[in-house]
Amino acid sequence: MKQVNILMMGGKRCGKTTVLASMYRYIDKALAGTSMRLEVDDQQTKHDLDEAINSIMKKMNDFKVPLTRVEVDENPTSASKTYSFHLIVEGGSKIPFKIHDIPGEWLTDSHQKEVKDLVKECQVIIIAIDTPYLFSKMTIKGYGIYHEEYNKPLEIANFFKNSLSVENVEDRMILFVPIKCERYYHLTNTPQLNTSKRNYMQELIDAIGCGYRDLLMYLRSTPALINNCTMAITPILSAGGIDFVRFRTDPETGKVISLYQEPEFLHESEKGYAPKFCEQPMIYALIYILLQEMEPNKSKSRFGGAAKLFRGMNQSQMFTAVETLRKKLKRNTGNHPEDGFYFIQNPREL
Ligand SMILES: Nc1nc2c(ncn2[C@@H]2O[C@H](COP(=O)(O)OP(=O)(O)O)[C@@H](O)[C@H]2O)c(=O)[nH]1
Ligand SMILES: [Mg+2]
Repeated sequence: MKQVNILMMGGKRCGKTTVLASMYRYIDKALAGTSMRLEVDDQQTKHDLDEAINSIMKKMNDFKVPLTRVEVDENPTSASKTYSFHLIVEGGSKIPFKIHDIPGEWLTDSHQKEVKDLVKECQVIIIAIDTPYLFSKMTIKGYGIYHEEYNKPLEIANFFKNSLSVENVEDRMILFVPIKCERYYHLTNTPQLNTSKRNYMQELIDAIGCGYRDLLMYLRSTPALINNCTMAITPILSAGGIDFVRFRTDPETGKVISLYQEPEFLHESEKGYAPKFCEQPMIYALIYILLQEMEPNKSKSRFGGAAKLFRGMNQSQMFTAVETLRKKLKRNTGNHPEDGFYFIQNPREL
């Protein structure tokens, strides 16, 4: 059956479900004016998203105590999850909309073949990046000391290079989504804290360039990839009113712990659960998929014609939807990234 498939990969427990829950909470605003709505399709998805919101809300409360410690989850599940939604198009047609969440380990273990098959079905691949691990404890390599271990950039690059053919990845959108960006966003935008006037969100782009160097080089290595593979960076504040402060090694156990707290100088309205930009990856994905469907030359698009996927939506409605979404899309102006949003490669001219 024709459906939208999005693949999310990243370290275990890096906060993917929480981001999805925040995204879903604000999706109506993102889709207003597009003739489309997104609805949860099954009880399990609803349960998982509700639980993620409850968990993060509870954390927000705990973080009112300065420097609350968070330990790396020792027993994370390494199962994949599929979140099921329906994209409902005005006029009644329902398009299955699935988001597949796979742990980084799957790229190197016996599940490789499964992931490979999944990639073939997915229009959009999201690489979720735990930003404190990428950015904190910066090394001369241009990324943080824990990045390789927790975000698995080498495993991701090797999987793309060795397990997928060029046809598997061209004609795809690949989004680098740094999550938990609160600290860097707040530092950049709080004059009292940013005495050296650094733009941390812009520096994040360089850290991604260094931290995912192999993958980026590969995705720009052939004309087929450069001309067909869309790549962008879309940072997210998954929760809003909490800042990662620093890593510390527990002297007793030797384990790395993260310290979080409510940010200083934050406006009252931004305190507590106030995620930012979570809808952006979805806006990027939808514009991309709509444009792919509207392309006159369908021979290249393996995902079929407009009439098939967006049943009930005519060409002019699709055009309006694209234009409406475009107005909401955060993007760089020329080479100047806004809040760390940056198109690395944009052959379809989103
Ligand atoms: N401090 C902090 N914790 C978070 C954030 N996002 C998620 N978490 C917590 O991290 C844990 C794992 O999150 P989850 O979304 O389930 O991660 P997933 O395994 O990648 O889907 C949960 O306890 C969340 O409440 C965040 O932005 N900041
Ligand atoms: Mg999860």
